[in-house]
Amino acid sequence: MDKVAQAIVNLDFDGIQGICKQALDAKIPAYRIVSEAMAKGMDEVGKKYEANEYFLSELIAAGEVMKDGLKVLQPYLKSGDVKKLGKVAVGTVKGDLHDIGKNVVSVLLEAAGFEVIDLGVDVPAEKFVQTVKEQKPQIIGMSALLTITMTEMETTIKMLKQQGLKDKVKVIIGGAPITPEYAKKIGADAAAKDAVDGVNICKEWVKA
Ligand code: B1M
Repeated sequence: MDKVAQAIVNLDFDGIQGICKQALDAKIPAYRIVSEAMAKGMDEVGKKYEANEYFLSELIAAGEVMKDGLKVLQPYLKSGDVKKLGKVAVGTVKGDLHDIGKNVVSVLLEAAGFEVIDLGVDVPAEKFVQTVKEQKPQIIGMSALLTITMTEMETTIKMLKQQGLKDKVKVIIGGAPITPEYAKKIGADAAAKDAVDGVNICKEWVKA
């Protein structure tokens, strides 16, 4: 697990896939490799960026190393023929291009048995609302990493309310600046502290 985290920190494009295979061979569940080792590696990359040891190019490269590793893990995360628990539409809000956390959540939601509609990044409120109307997910998951874009979550919830759709869908929000207090303030149903917490909350909702 440490090797996986370090491969991300060291931007080890050549090594990441082999190391992920080693972790799978060691019978570590793919779910844990993503949610513990990869998340830890990205966390460290973030700290290096904050300490001016890494710059934007390294941030982007670390994200790409993680995506390469995910390619090896994804087949072991799929829930296969298991009956789908429900539909979740996931996206990073308008103005925000950070997608690593959103991708981790999406992968883990799929692994848990949800059908995931991935709306991508820079998703405007209108797109979330249109998706609720057309594809009828039980849950919307919004991700934001920038303090200036988190307000888009409130815009989306207001638009859902205006169009009479908020009772039809649960809203979960996540990302580094997000707190339960913020979720409450803007009328979201929950804030996830990390991807695993997010998946557990979604599972509880569809069980109820
Ligand atoms: Co940017 N960036 N970035 N960045 N970046 C931050 C967020 C920042 C905190 C770094 C810093 O300055 N200390 C800072 C924001 C400051 C602020 O707003 N207060 C910042 C900045 C300023 C910027 C730019 C403005 C830089 C610039 O251009 N000058 C720019 C903005 C671009 C834009 O979005 N418009 C920018 C760009 C980038 C890159 C493109 C280089 C790259 C993103 C690559 C990509 O995503 N494909 C990047 C990265 C990598 C980061 C940091 C270092 C790491 C983010 C990350 O991927 N973490 C980040 C610093 C940090 O967070 N320490 C930073 C790993 C990921 C697994 O964690 O996304 O938190 P996270 O997701 C977690 C949980 O939050 C949760 O689960 C995940 C797994 O546990 N979660 C959810 C997230 N979404 C969820 C949704 C859910 C449930 C749980 O339900 C649906």
